[in-house]
Amino acid sequence: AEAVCTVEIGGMTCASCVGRVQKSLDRLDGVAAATVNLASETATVTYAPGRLELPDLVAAVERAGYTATVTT
Ligand code: 9UX
Repeated sequence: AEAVCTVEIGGMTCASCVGRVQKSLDRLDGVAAATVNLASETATVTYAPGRLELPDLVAAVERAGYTATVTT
């Protein structure tokens, strides 16, 4: 089964930032889809619980140099 979460991303100021966050999420095993939005400073992530837990997702964004807070 898949779940969808919304993550507030902090620190994105340009399109390249969006690309970095996008790549960091797409690379994760267990992420089926990720959409990163600069204007709303959010990412919507479809993932497989059990293969990927939310702290792993947050850690990946932080490794890319941004902040992440799961809101849903
Ligand atoms: Mo351009 Mo976004 O240096 O950090 S990638 S502002």
